[in-house]
Amino acid sequence: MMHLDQTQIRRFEEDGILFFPGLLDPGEVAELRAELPEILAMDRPEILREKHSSNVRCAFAPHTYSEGYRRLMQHPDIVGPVAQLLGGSVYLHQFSINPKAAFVGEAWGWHQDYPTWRVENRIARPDLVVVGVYLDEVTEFNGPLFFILGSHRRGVLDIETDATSTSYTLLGVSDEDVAELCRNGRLYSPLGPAGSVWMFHCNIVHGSNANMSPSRRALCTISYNRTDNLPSAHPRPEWEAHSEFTPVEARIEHSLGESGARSA
Ligand SMILES: O=C(O)CCC(=O)C(=O)O
Repeated sequence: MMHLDQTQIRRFEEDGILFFPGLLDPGEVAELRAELPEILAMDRPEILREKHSSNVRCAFAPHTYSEGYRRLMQHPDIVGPVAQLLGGSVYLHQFSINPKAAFVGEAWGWHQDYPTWRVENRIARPDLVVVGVYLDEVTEFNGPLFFILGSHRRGVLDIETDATSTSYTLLGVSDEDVAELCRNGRLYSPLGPAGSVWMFHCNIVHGSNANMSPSRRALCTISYNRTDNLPSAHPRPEWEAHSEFTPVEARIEHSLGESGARSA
């Protein structure tokens, strides 16, 4: 199981994000990629479409209908560091594959993740970490995420609901706040091969452009919450905000492949 050192933990506190290029075993990533076409062809309520095409925007809760993705959310090199960053045991709050199709994958406006969970699910504290797992290579061209380093330290910002620009309503951050945050914090876009992983604080401000390139940019976002920070409201479907609060146990049979870089 990967163990974060004090320098990495301090960097997470400072920047709000850690990035591990090529962390996952290529064989495991190949299996996850191989499952994607079947998942993206499914017609089920968990699978949401883009606003301007029928391409998939989010395939929520893939761990409930795919064995490979169920195993991924128990990956020791994910669950171990997340529990360390949050300082306690964690359960799975939300899990989505965002495939951002070539040419037509749509943007995600600037936002923080936690405000939605605070407003909708009444989760009291921002004790959640969001993990990204790249299923494709992410380049500057295929719609990578942008993060404003250190923006999580401002706490919850004023929110602006954007229910129109894309199919999935976001509680967005205003242009004024983004401009001000960028004067004090650097913009950062983690690029890397399939199998790269980031872990970010749920209050870091982030967004991503549309994918106008010919290359798909599929990634997973897996959100873990502390087991002593449970939601007290459940207005959303189970697949969008889970209510199975059993601590996630790291699976033990995994061994890290040769490419397991540990930089952050
Ligand atoms: O997939 C993307 O490009 C953005 C995803 C995102 O911002 C989120 O899940 O909060």
